[in-house]
Amino acid sequence: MKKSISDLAIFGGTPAFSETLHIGRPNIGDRERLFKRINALLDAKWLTNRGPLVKEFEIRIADYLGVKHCIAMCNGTIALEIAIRASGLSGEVIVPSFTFIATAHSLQWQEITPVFCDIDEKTFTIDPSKIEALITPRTTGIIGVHLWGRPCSINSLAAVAASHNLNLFFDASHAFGCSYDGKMIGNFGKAEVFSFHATKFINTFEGGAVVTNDDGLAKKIRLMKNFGFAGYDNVIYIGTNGKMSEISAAMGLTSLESAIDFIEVNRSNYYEYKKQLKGIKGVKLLEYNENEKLNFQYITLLLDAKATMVSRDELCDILKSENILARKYFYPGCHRMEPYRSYFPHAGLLLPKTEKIVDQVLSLPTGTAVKIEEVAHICELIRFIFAHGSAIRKELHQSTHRKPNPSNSQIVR
Ligand code: T4K
Repeated sequence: MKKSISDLAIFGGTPAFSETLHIGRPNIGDRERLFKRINALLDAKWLTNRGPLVKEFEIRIADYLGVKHCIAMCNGTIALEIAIRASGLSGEVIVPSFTFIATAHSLQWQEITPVFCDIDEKTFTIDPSKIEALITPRTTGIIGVHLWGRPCSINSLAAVAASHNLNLFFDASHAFGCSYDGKMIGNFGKAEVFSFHATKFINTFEGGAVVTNDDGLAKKIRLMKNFGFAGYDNVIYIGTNGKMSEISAAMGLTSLESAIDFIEVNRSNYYEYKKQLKGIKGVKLLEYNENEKLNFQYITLLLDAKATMVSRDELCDILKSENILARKYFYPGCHRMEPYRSYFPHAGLLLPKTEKIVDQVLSLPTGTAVKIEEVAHICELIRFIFAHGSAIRKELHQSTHRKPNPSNSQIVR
């Protein structure tokens, strides 16, 4: 435990953790089952293209969500791109800027303009009341993002979409296993897209899926993710290679079998953070609606620098030097990254809430790789930092102390 601020690693002290604590350390699940599946697929010599494990994975995901169709893909970004193309979106599509860049890129990649909408300060998701003002004759759709597994205001978005005849989709990359009004995410809009990237609580190494209750759309997406082939020697759409491999599906099935355990670990880490951070002025742990199903995949703080004295960026640097790799998900907002920054240099004027929140959020490590004692230790450190906020800030501003400690200056990846 640090006794004085000189014990902080950023000022030359020993880091709190000898090994880096990451966000997004993959959950592994039962290795024996995974190896058994991998051995079987190697023996069968069927590695990809309509393999049995991918088919089983798709059935299990669809069952879990109570949705008609699941089309597994090689990653969430391609899944978004294919869902967008198969639905015939074009022109402009309204999306939040406060999201991972893939949401915007999946549109721009196919020359569709992402029109950035501000967020609702309560949900941190796209604000339905700000959408109408952004609709033009070129608008064809809305993509909501269930950020950090907290669902968008789905009913209000559906109402706006219906009244303007727009297609509604959801980037549900963070929300596998979560529900809205008691119904599993995956059942809303025209289609929803999941990511099963290594950092997600259910992973397929790299992977994703489109889920939908629309038979025609599902059929088209399934063909488009396989180059548009509708049978041997017969291509009927422009398509791409979005296929999930068998080894990814093996990981996904194994991961899915441990979903309850992973959520339980995330849940107890979340409650530990909640307990340990309670009462720190200026620090708010983002809450989940506990009446719904949740995956507790992200632990996100909202920091008020006026109250804490230490800014979000300073806290992030201090934690990094202690070997806690917190992340500023999703700073600075898509509109402040290229190419959008150059295309829409004044977009920020329409995004006041996004611009405010991107400077205040910080995500902390959780998942099966993070022990509850480590959570307690992280919180103890955060409490210490904010208890000495003004002294730390003063010290940080003295340039001599701002030189990084060489032993801590490398990020371990
Ligand atoms: N839409 C949304 C809203 C998304 O958040 C994402 C992805 C997508 C769409 C697109 O889905 P995918 O095409 O990715 O399936 C990471 C993930 O790469 C990305 O999947 C995720 N969102 C995003 C929120 O986080 P980075 O650039 O932060 O990743 P990176 O390499 O810095 O890794 C994060 C941390 O995880 C590191 O501290 C190390 C740790 N890690 C990572 C990997 C891959 C490990 O410990 N082991 C690993 O194998 O984007």
